[in-house]
Amino acid sequence: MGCLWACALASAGGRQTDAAQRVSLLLRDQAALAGYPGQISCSDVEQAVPIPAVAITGMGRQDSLQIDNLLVTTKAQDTLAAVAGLARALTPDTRIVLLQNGLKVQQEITQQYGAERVFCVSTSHGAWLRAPFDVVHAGRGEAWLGQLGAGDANRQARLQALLKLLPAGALNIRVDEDIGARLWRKLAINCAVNALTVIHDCRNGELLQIPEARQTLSRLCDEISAVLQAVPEAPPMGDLWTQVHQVLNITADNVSSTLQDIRRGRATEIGHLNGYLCELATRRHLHCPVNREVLEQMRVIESRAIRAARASWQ
Ligand code: KPL
Repeated sequence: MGCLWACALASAGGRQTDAAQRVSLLLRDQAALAGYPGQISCSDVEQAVPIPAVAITGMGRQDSLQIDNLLVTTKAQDTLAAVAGLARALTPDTRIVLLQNGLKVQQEITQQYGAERVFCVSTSHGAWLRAPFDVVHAGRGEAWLGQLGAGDANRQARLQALLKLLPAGALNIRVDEDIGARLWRKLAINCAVNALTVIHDCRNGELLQIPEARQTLSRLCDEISAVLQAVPEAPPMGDLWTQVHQVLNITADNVSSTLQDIRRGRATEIGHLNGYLCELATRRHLHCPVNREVLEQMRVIESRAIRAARASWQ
C-alpha cells in the first residue's frame, strides 16, 4: 500500500502541486535505504516515479526536518513505534494519516496525538509487490478518509483540506463522516477472512469453495457478530455472513494482505485483527473459541514462515 500511495501522490495525476513535489519516502533503516532504487514502479503508470527517500533511524538527530503530512503505511503492529520514532520531526500541526488494517492502533494514535490531527483511511484497493518498490495495483477499489472521535464544527473543513493534498482521483478517495463504523465493519470482515486464507493457503474466493473453510467462516462470522454486539462503540453489524460473502466475491482473485505477508516471511497484522477481537471478548467475559483457535494456528504458521525466510537469507 505504501508504494501504491507514494506513487499516486508523487505523480498526483500529472498535477505539479507543491505537495506532489515534496513527497518523500521514509524508509525503515539504512539497509532499506540502500536497497531503494530511487524510484517506485507501479502498474498504474508507464514510467517509474522518482521519489527522494531517507531512513527513519537517525532522523531524530536532524533537527531541521519538519513533516507537514505523515502518511503511515507500516503494518499495524509497527505503527506506534514508527510514529514515535519521528517525534522530533512532527509539529503540533502535522497531520498523521493512518492506513492500517484493524482499529486498535488508530484508536491509540488518535488518543495519543489528538483527534484533530489524526486521520484514518479505510481502503479496498488491492495491491501486491512484484519486486521491492515495484507495485501492482491489482484491485481497483476505493478509499475512505475520516477522523475518529465525536468531532467538532471544523472536522469537515479539515477533511476537505487534506483531501485536496491526496490523490483523490487516482485512488478514488472520499470523505466518510463516520469512519469509525466503516473501520469496525472492515475489522469484522478481516477477522473472518484473512487468517482463513492463510490456514487454507488460498485466494479469497476459494474460501467459499473449500467446505471446511466455508464452515469455519460461518462459525467465525457468528462469533465475531456476537462479540461486536457487546461492544458499545461498534455499529450494528447486520448480516456479517452476507457482507463477507460479497467481499469474497468481489475480491475472489485477491491474495489477502495476511497471506501476502506469510508468503514473504513477514509478521502479519493478525494480532490487531483476531487478536484484538479476542481482547474485546476477554474484557467482556465472552468466549470466542473459533477466533482463539484461528489465532493459535496463525501464530504457528507465522513463526514457521518467519523462520523459513530468515534461513533462506543466511
Ligand atoms: O482487506 C482485505 C485484506 O486482504 O487485508 C480483504 C478484504 C480480505 C481483501 O483482500
